[in-house]
Amino acid sequence: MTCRILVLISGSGTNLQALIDSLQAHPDKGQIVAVISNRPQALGLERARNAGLNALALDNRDYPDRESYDQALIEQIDRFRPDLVLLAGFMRILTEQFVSHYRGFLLNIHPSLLPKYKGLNTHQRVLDSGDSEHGSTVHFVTQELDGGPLILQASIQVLSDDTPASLATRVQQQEHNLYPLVMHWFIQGRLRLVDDQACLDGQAIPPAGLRLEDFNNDMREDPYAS
Ligand code: NHR
Ligand code: GAR
Repeated sequence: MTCRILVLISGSGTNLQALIDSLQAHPDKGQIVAVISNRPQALGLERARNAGLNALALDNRDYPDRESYDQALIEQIDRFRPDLVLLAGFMRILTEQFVSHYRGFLLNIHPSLLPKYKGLNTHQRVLDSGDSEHGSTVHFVTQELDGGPLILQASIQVLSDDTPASLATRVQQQEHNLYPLVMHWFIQGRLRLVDDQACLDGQAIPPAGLRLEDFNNDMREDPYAS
């Protein structure tokens, strides 16, 4: 059975592109049934259309409050009956109603080594703190902003001449390996949220999450080779 995946974006959609590319060899395992952006001008919508995918804009500025926007978003999403909803650079905080509706099949990629730097402007904050390490995290989305159970992290070294832009570029390069791997785990039924605990192959994932460095071969090889 093919996993029906819906991706929410706001911007350039390079993570979306990595997901599209990694599904290309496995159309029978997973398909992106739609891409929805809260920003009509998002470049990611163009990427989706170029790949022949359903691409919709649902502009939050057309709704008076978060509740009514999220209700409209739920209605749009559910028309596509997704098995998995991925936030990929989606820049709107979601209501409790939305998050509980998709509990267990809603994932986010966040540009920091959570639990450090929840929220926005993570690259600047890393530089301000003088950290030597930075990275990105995929986690299950729960009510607590960027606070849901961690799944997988990838790290980069911070260099003395880094800027927020240069950090963003290197973090994104890591993300393009990170998010497809986690998506394939979910497609294969290996990744689940059990009570409040993320589990891979029936084993609890430690609270600090797993590290991409420990799984690097999994993406080079065919994830579906038996
Ligand atoms: N919603 C819930 N309930 N829980 C999470 O963990 C969420 C979420 C919605 C989005 C992504 C998150 C990130 O990875 C995410 C996680 C946007 C903001 C934000 O403050 C914060 C975190 C994230 C995404 N957004 C502003 C707002 O008022 C708008 C900013 C803008 O439009 O540029 O919604 O970083
Ligand atoms: C990614 O780096 C993602 O981690 C971050 O935005 C970028 C989106 O890039 N997400 C957030 O900051 C969520 N608040 P993309 O549109 O090219 O995939």
